[in-house]
Amino acid sequence: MNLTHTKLQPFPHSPPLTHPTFLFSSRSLLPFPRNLKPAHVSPSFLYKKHTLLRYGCFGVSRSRTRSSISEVEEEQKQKPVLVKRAYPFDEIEPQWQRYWEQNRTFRTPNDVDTSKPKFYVLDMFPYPSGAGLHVGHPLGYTATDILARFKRMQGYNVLHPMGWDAFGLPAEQYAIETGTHPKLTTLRNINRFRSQLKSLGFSYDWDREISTIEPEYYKWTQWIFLQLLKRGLAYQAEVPVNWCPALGTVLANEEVVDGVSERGGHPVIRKPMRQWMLKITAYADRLLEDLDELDWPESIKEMQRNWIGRSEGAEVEFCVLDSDGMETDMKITVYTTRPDTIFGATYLVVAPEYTLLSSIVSTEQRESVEGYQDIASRKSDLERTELQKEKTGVFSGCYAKNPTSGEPIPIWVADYVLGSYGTGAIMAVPAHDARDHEFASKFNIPIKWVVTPNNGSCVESGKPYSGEGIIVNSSNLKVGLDINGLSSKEAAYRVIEWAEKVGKGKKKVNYKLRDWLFARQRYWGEPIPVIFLEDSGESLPVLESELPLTLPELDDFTPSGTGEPPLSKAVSWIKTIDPSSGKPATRETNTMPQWAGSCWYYLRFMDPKNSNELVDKEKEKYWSPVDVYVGGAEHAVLHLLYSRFWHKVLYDIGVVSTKEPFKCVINQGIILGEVQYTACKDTDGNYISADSADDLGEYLQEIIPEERVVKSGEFFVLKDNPNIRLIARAHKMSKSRGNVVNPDDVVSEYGADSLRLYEMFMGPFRDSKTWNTSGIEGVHRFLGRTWRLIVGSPSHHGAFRDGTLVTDEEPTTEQLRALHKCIAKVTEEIEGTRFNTGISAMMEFINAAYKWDKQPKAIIEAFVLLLSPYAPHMAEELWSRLGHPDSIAYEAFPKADPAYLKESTAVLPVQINGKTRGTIQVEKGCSEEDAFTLASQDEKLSKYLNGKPIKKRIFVPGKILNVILDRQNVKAGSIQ
Ligand code: ANZ
Repeated sequence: MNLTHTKLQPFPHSPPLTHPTFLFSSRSLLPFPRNLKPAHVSPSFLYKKHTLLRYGCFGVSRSRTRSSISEVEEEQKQKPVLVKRAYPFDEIEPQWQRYWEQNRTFRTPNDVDTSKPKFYVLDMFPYPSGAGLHVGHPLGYTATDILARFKRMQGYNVLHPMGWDAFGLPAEQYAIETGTHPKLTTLRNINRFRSQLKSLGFSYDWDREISTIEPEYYKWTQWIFLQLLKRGLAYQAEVPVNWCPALGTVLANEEVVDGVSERGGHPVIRKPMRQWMLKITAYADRLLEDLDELDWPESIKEMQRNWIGRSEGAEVEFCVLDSDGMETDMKITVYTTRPDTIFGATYLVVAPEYTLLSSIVSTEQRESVEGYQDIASRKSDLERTELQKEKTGVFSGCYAKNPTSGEPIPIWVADYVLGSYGTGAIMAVPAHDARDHEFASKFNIPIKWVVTPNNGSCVESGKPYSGEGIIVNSSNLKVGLDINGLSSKEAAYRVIEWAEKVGKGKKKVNYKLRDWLFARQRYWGEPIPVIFLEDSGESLPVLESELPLTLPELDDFTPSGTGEPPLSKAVSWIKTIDPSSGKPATRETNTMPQWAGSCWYYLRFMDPKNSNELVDKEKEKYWSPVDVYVGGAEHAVLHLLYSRFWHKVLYDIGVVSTKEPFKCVINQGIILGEVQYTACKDTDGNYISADSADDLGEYLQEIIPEERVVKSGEFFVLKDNPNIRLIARAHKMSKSRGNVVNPDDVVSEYGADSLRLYEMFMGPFRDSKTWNTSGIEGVHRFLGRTWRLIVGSPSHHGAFRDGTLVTDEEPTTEQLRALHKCIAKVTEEIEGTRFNTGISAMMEFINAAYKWDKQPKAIIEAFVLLLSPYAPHMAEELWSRLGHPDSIAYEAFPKADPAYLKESTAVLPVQINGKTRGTIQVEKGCSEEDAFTLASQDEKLSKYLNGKPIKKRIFVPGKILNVILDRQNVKAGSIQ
């Protein structure tokens, strides 16, 4: 994954950096920090308590975990397989999949009837990794499939496509290691993904399948690049990248760990290189403003706002002084969001990469400054700006003048200031900024208080006060500025006004958002359609008519060693002629980052085969925007931001008709692996309860198989020793942990419908959930019960019957009520994407139906329709057995009749002689006679009523039945 551009973001607010393609990459899910080196004592592991506390988890070495897990797995493998197929899913499912394929059931025709409403439901398309599908993929895909099927049945034209985000680093790395061409690996992986998806019965329109690696597709990715170039939104710049001299290559961020290359552990430095940049910053305001209109999770919108990071402040000039303290021509411009604190600026800091630094630095300090620059070049921006990191820095040997106080202040070089943000220089106000305070305290720089809290309380010495307040110590009549007594806001305004007047500064809006680094020194990506004239070096766009500019074939994908991308080896491809001047030229050898293809694929699905246009205008107008876009929260920032940016550019040039691409975005939760139980042991090997383990300095751990565990109240304990509490923890699924569940295995054991249903039933769609195999057995049993209810049980020989058991009787009111309650609930829950509770409603219905003698066709048919978006194979099979020759996919989804939704029964309190003795369940509107009969039959009430003479009955319909006994006769009766 190439994420080099993310380094340019100065203060990423913990954005998830995983790319769509790495959704489930084992690498991005590394379970433990690399430096965790537990001593281990077989068969348990020994840890230092502080290590456990520090990582908030009970770390285990990866190799150890693997072996322990495989021991458990081995044991489990030896257990007999208890599952018996509850219905013939293994026959039904492939048969219906074939039917859908042969009949192109889910094809969305090119010429849909546009008078009908549309519904475009899209999954974040996957990177076809070598590992195949993970159970996390079908979570989102089942949800979108349910929505697609539901909307089709409601009469919408549905667009539900699938494709492949197929350029990317793993295939290239595999090519370097094995010599296999990335295209071969990628196509193989795509075939596997496609057949896995088909085996899950997703209703994609496979006729619209696209792949970002196909020239017919990337022709348009390149075309968009040319439009950006034409509008000055693509440009070249010298930008620092991760350069590994030993490997002779530029590395992506995730290939660099703690300053060294992940492969081989070689030092990595930051080195400026010529790069293509996209000017996303030109769209910063629109990307921010338009967020408000979107029906997206608030958390994603907030992450996008933070990433864009708009702040208002000022740029102020500080004049550099010479060694005699006289003003020079040199100025350092700082960016500050707190101009109100300017009198408290007791030093300046410039970033180690600050361009003017070498002309400021004094001769005596030159060596230490250069040494410092060298060390800083090896750190990532994230490492540099981490708040907890001890501040480092060196004095430049030079001073500047604070323009307000007139005092000389030292200029320092420190890496907590980034060259890429603001102006790369700050005025440091240690009394009011935590980082400056820490730095000034460490290097004995004066700290001057200039803001007091509004309540007038004194500032606690020893700590910075970073809030706003009332300004003090801030007046210099010589320069004509007095802000004492003003509020921070007023003071900031006055300082800016003053600076503008005296020509020392101006108001400034800044963004954390950086321009997007768009070039990669890789083979497996879209070629950038640019040529360079050999004589002048001038860059020129490839003519649109020459697109696609196809990737040349290469046998050797290894980096060149000079920093030149692998494409520089395609000598004959590189050499070209500029068609307009006839001059010799060379092609750009950088390729596009993987984000490129995924930036606009949703548009191509609307018109995938169009060779004249990116998308036909009418089609775009009809299908835009995507109504529901589902994927992992890890794409909350970059992918969504980049696509929004491109979309806005396409909007500006009239290619698309909407300002935003995705109306509603939903993030599915993560599926964690099965819960793992761990027991703690003291160093003699005796079990100790997990709650007391922390009291021991060191202890051992042992993974306990589930059959030795039992739940006791809130906790899990050892079955044979309930005093020993265990640690129960679910981990992310990862290869290294050995807890990855393969959907193929689930499909072959329980069927695709069970997997679909289980993934939806695990919990609320947006929440994280833990995998639990017995949960699948539960939904599988439900499907089996449904099958048996409608089709009947298998014969003695285990053969499943043909046909169904349904009858032609008119449904009873009770049956209609149960059905319509289920219809209402399932509809409401699909619309609210609460798929799990929709399943509960169907389970309740089946439970109720088991109590009926007969299963009327009208009722069962409607239920099968309800079931079909969730378990489409079974539904198709039942539908066909119910006598329908066509697929269920376009049948009308049942509508709930409100008449059957009203509660039909009520609870009626029954009094005997004015005292409440119990209640009875009565039909609404029941008569006095019926209520009395029910009361006499009630177990509790009958003893008060049976055989007793009754004086009178008072009946208030729906409210109460009061029976007054004839006391005299009772007594007489009792004497007799
Ligand atoms: C003086 C000051 C006084 C500041 C104070 C803050 C508090 P945001 O809001 O994130 O935009 N800054 C400016 N450029 C920087 C850089 N390249 N690297 C690191 N820090 C930088 O932050 C703006 C504030 O971050 C600026 O306001 C500056 O410190 C610092 F009481 O200036 B301030």
